[in-house]
Parts: sequence; C-alpha cells; structure tokens
Amino acid sequence: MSKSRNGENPRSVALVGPQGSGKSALFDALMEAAGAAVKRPADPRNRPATTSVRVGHCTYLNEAWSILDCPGSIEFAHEAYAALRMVDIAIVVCEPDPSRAATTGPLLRALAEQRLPHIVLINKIDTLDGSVSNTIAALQAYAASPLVLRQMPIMENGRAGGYVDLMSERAYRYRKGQPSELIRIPDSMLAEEAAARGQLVETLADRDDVLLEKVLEDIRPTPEELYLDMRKDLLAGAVIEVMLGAGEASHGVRRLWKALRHETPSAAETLDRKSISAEGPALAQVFRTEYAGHTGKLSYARIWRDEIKDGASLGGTRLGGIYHFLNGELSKSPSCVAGDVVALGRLDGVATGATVSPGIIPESLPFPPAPTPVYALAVTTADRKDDVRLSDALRKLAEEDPALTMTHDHESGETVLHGQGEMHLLSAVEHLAKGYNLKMTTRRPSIAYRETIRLAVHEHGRLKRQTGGHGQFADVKIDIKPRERGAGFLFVDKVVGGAVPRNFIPAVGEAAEEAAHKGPFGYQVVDVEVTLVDGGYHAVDSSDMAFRTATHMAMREGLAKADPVLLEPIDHVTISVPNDHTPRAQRLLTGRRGQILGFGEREGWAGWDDVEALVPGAELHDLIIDLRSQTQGLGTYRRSFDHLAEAKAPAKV
Ligand SMILES: Nc1nc2c(ncn2[C@@H]2O[C@H](COP(=O)(O)OP(=O)(O)O)[C@@H](O)[C@H]2O)c(=O)[nH]1
Ligand SMILES: [Mg+2]
Repeated sequence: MSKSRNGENPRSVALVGPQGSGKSALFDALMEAAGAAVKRPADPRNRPATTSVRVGHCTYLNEAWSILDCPGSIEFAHEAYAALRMVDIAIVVCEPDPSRAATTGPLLRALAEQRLPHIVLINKIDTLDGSVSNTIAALQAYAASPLVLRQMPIMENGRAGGYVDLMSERAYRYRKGQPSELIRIPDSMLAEEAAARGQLVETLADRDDVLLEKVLEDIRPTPEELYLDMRKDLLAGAVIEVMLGAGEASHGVRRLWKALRHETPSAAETLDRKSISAEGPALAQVFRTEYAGHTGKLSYARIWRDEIKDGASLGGTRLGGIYHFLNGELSKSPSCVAGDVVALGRLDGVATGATVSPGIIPESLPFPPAPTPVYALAVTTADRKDDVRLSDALRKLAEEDPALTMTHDHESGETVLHGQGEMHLLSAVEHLAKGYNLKMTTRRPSIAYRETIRLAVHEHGRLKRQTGGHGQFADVKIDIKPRERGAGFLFVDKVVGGAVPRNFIPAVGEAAEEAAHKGPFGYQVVDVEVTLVDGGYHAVDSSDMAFRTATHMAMREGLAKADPVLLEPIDHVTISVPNDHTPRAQRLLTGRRGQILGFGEREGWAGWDDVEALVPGAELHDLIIDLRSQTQGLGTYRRSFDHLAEAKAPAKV
C-alpha cells in the first residue's frame, strides 16, 4: 500500500495519439480535475511538443493514479510504445477530422497486439464539423475491435455544446472549467439518441446472452448492466469505447475520469493480462532513464508486484530515493507498491527496459527493442577541448534514449548520431548544449566512397639514395590489375631467381596494401590484385624500409594510370507504407536514382506494402523527411549495404 499517496491500489493510464491531438492539454485537464496544481501555458497555441514521457501523480476520489503524457511525434514514438507496456489502460486522443484517422493506425494496431484496454477520446470536440460518425467510420478501418460510441454530441448553432451519455441516457451542457450541467435530452435528438443507444446495446449484446435476450424481448437494460458489460468487453479487448471531449477547455474531463475509475483494470488484472505471476518477490521494470540535474539518474519504473522500499538493493545498486511527481514536482516517498509508476533514484548500472527485484536478479520481462535508425547527423564540438566531455555526455544521452545511437567513423573521423529524424537528433544536440554546455555543429555524414581501377598496368618503382655513408636501395616491378567487384585486395608474389630476396617480400605486400588505402581520389582502393614480378636489391643498402618506399612509389604512379574510378555504396532499401501511398514511395525512390526491385504486401500488416529498391547511399540522407511528409508521417524504411557501384557522375565529395 502506498502510504505516501492517499489511495490504495494505484492504477495508471497513458495518453497516446498523433502529435497535436491534445494529449498534453488533456493531461493538464485531468490533473486539474483531480485537484493537482497545474501550470497551463499562457497561450495554449504555443504548447511545446512533448518529446519524452511526462508522468503526473494525482488522487481522484480517493484513488491513486499515475498519468503518462506520451509524445505523439513519430520521432519519439518509441517512448510512447515503452510507456504502453507499463500501464493499465490507454486513452487514444485523436481529432474529429476523419482525414487524420490513418495517423492513429499503427497505434491502434500496437494496442490490439498487446491487448491493452483502450478508450478513444475524440478530442477538440469544439472543432467538430457535423457528426462524429464519419470520424468513427474512418477510425474503424484501423481498429481490430468495434468502436462503441458512448456519447453523442449535442450540436447548438453548429457547435458541440454538450453531449448525451448513451449508457445513462443523461444529457449535459459543457461549462468551461466547471463540471458540465445536467440538462434534458433535447426533443430534437430523441430519435437519433434512441438509434445510437440501440446500436451500443446491440454491440454489447454480441458478447452477452442475457443482454441479447433482453434486446430480443424489447426489455430496456439498466445503465448498470451496460456499465458492467462495457468494462468486461473493454478488458477483453472486444470493444473500444469512444468518448468525446475538449482538453483545453476541460470539457468532458470529469466524464472521462468516471470511465477511467470504473473501467481501468486493477494492477492484479493487468498482471493477469501480461501473464506475470501474482506470486513472488517484488518486481519492477524500468521504462525510461533520465539524468535530472542534482537528483542524478532517475529510472522511471512500473512496480508489477508487491512493495519496494527506499534503500532496497535493485540490480546490484542501492536504491537512492523513490519519487512521485506531485503538483509538477518530485516528491520523495518511503515506498512504492504494485500498480505504481515512479521514478527510482540513482540506480547506476540499471538500463532502460531492465526488470529488477530487491536482492535478486529476476527473469526479464519483454520490452520493445530500440527502433531502427532512419536519420543520421555528424556532430563536431565547436571547441576541440570538449571532445572528452562529449563522449561522456553522449554515453548518458544514449542511456536516456535507446533510440539514439552513436558511431565513430574511423575513415572520416566523424562522430555520427543515428536516430528517428531531424527533430529527434536536433533535440539531442540541444540537450548537449543545455544540459552539458557542449556547443556542437552538425552536418550530413560523409559517404563511404571507394575507388577501383579499370585497366591493368605494369609499374616500376626504384629507390636509390646515397646519404652520407649508408645508402638506401630497392627496386620493384609490379603488375596492378582489377579484380571482380567484391573480391577485395590480393597480393601475389611471382619473383623468381631471388631478384628480390625472400625476407623483403612481406614488406612489399604490406606496403602495396597500405598504398591502396588512399587512391588517386583519396578513398580506399578495392578489388585490385598487385603482383610482384621482378625487382632488384643491393647487398648493403636494401632494407624493408627501402622496399616499402619503392612499392609506395610504384603504387601511386600505377593506380593513377590504371583508369581509376569512384565507387559509391548502393543500399538495399525497403520502404513500408499504407498501400494507397505505394506509387508515391516508388516515385520517391526513382527520384533518388533508385532501381525498383518490386513491391508486395508487408508481412503481417494488412493494407500496407513493402517497396524494395537499390539506391545510392548518398541519396538516402533525408529520405525519411520526404517519406514522412508524403505519407502523413506513416512511412518507414530500413536499409542495408548491398554493393559498390561505379559512380555514374563524379560524386560531390
Ligand atoms: N480547439 C482545441 N484545441 C485544443 C484542444 N486541446 C488541445 N488543443 C490545442 O492543440 C494543440 C496541441 O495540443 P497538445 O496538448 O500540445 O497536443 P499533443 O501533441 O497531443 O500533446 C495546442 O495548440 C492546443 O492548445 C481542444 O480541446 N480544442
Ligand atoms: Mg504533448
């Protein structure tokens, strides 16, 4: 039992949905209705985009709640998907505009897969133009279970001024910032209301024989019967309840709270859904890591079982603080219990996704893998002195954000950030500036060009130097010829009669390979064969060093004469899009010098296609930006190196 929070049996809800649908405004409204102190923005039009999960704790009618406001942007979607694994219920916040329904598709799919009960909130009901039935029909195309509308808007002068609750058959008029006022169902709506309620009852009767009998015998079910059925079906994933509201004006927020109280599964029911045993030692799972100024490392975690007390040993580290987020501030608690979502302090060595249990190493619970990177930027410190601090900061950033990875390109010397889009990476760079005082410059990462030759040549390299007493002498004759693409570098020794003594030959081989690291265009030369055919030496003045130098001379001259050509990396690219965007995806690829290999249904994704193509790596830098802008943000792609090909036009290097 959470002594620090008034309630028992805490439950949690995640607010998810497309960017800009009003989740953060709804979060504020829910917290405010629960009596928490909330700082609403001075100008609601300037609500900042949410880039990481924000947690708030509150007590509503003596019950403890954690609310998780999730980012809507596709570039931070992994945060939302991690949060969904932790909660008892989700509210899918969307807009009335039916043309935006597709953006909710992937989310509805993930919710059905996890069997996480969810309510769809048609938010911004103040912007409703006409009826909600078009919105519901549009959303239904992406939902695995029937959407059941439980509220009907009351339209007054073309605007939604209130609603009829179809289960209780009560009508309410919205009042800004206050509980809605109970009114009579307008006479003009009676017929429409009866039809909508009939539909709701029929859908619920599909899974309830007793209710079905009543429908057939024309007996009116009581609201209580309907409430029970709705809860049962929602928990079973058999229906998706649809409600109406307007977060910014707090309309419909108390009705939503009532539904949450009634319908959200208990921590025990969630354990059951996730097939986690209710018996056993305390268990928690970390879903987010944050380095929070003086508080140090915070690990946001869901408590699955029993109770965890401050100071417990978790993942080999002593727990240094249990925090709730009360009235927008961190508040220390002595313990946390099953159902709670809290921040755990100073768990060094415990990573995002880790499952922990006091004193033991428990079995790991599933956690979504980090998404495949789709965008990259090379970063450089404005001041070279900061490079050491940069690597420490990047390590922390990667710990906070599993979707962010870094690589160091030895060839170009670049540090490259990989992530989910421009906004994602620029927010990481901003974090480096604000949180670590590291000023960075960013640019497009360099492409790993290669080069090769198209002609076979014979070359002679001769070193003869007399400096003071001891001289240097070496003479090599080599054949350089192209090999098949992908065959690599090969050194062959065909010296006969000791023209070059055996002990110097390895030095010639090594120097030839070394010389191939930088060809006439400045890139690594690949797929060449170098054969040492003849040479000469001097009994005193020859050395490994002398043979190396002579070989380098021969290679430099020879490669330049052998018709060198630049090779560019070609990637195998697979774009996934809803199939009405398939032609667009194809045009995007051909517009980037891509060669389409074909397209077909995306496995396991009804209504989606995979389009495959071979595309030069140099054309892929901003592919994701165009892809998203042309597909309502839905398109994704993955790539892998396929082969090197001669660059048709001299590439910009
Ligand atoms: N008309 C209207 N606008 C809203 C409502 N709720 C939020 N908004 C606006 O929609 C924009 C995005 O809201 P926000 O809560 O940040 O969306 P989020 O990305 O889902 O968190 C802001 O300009 C809000 O003021 C609402 O109920 N009605
Ligand atoms: Mg938000």
